[in-house]
Amino acid sequence: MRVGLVGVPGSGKSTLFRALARLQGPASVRAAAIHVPDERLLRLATLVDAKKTTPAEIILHDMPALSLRGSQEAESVAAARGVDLLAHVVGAYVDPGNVKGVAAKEIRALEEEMILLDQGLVESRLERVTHMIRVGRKEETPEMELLLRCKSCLEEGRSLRSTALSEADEKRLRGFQLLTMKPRFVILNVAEGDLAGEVPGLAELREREAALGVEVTTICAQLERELAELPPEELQGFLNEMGIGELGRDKLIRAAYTQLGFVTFFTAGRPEARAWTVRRGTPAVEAAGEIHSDMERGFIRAEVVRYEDLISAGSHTAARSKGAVRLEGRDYRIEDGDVLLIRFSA
Ligand SMILES: Nc1nc2c(ncn2[C@@H]2O[C@H](COP(=O)(O)OP(=O)(O)OP(=O)(O)O)[C@@H](O)[C@H]2O)c(=O)[nH]1
Ligand SMILES: [Mg+2]
Repeated sequence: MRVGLVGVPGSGKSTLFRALARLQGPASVRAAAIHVPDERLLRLATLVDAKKTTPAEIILHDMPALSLRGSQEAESVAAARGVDLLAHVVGAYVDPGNVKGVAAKEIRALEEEMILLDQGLVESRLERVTHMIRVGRKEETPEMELLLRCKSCLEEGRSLRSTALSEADEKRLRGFQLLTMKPRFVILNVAEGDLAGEVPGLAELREREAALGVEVTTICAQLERELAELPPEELQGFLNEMGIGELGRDKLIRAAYTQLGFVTFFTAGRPEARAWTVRRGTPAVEAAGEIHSDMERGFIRAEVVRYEDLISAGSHTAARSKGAVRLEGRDYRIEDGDVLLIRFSA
């Protein structure tokens, strides 16, 4: 899953990016993998005595500010279109008293910017499709109708997220990478002292954004950098002392999974225990394809056991004899915490 940090210059995107990616080197690195910590994976690895443990990953992109004009605009827009989820970083570390006013305005401004960019894209596509229909390609008519609906939604100043689209419509639009269709959430970059307490205006901001399906979470980019350098055994004590429940990294990961509707499944064998990420409801055959394209092509069935059942049984064999391992077909929908063994013919 690709998550892009967007926001105005100086909001703290690069500071946060470098902290989360644990980067020390040159500032030219703009994308990095973040491992998703998962206790369950570690327990599974121990259970099967795995040689190698591979966590799930989020690819985080530090993106150029979207509102930049001129030469960098095309690059920044293309970067934003390429991610699955937009994390809007809003700087509130200098003046926390301004959350209600400035932060809310900044969030709206980015939304409006994205609406305009989508409008441009929809209109040029619409021109092409209208031309194709004029020269006899009648089969393009449904796309034209869909684009017209998008156009009027955007013209009303609403994001495409706010219109009800059928699964088929969504599929049809997917290739266009429309910005206002992408899930997004807000990271309020607050001062260290505001992390534990309640920032004035935050509750109202949260409420307003929640109505649009946007989650607001607080992080202190600067502190996150310092915490990233602590030895892991000292970290929890430090967080407790400061009155912060968890790292910004963990907040971001949780928000990303929730916004995208992603779940984790596992494969656990002697050579490797590994965590995988798919959209909730993904059919088993597609999940198999995440592991290897041969498994998707030659899919026979999936042996599925719940993580908890496997742990309490103590081994795959014991789980099987307890009847906790189910045989599922290609259409079985993956749940969070499933441990899969794919049977396939090569
Ligand atoms: N005190 C404090 N300063 C911060 C914090 N986050 C960022 N800064 C400072 O703000 C300045 C800009 O931060 P960046 O992370 O470079 O901002 P950016 O969003 O990447 O900016 P652009 O790349 O120009 O779009 C830097 O000098 C940071 O040290 C924070 O949480 N607290
Ligand atoms: Mg930057």
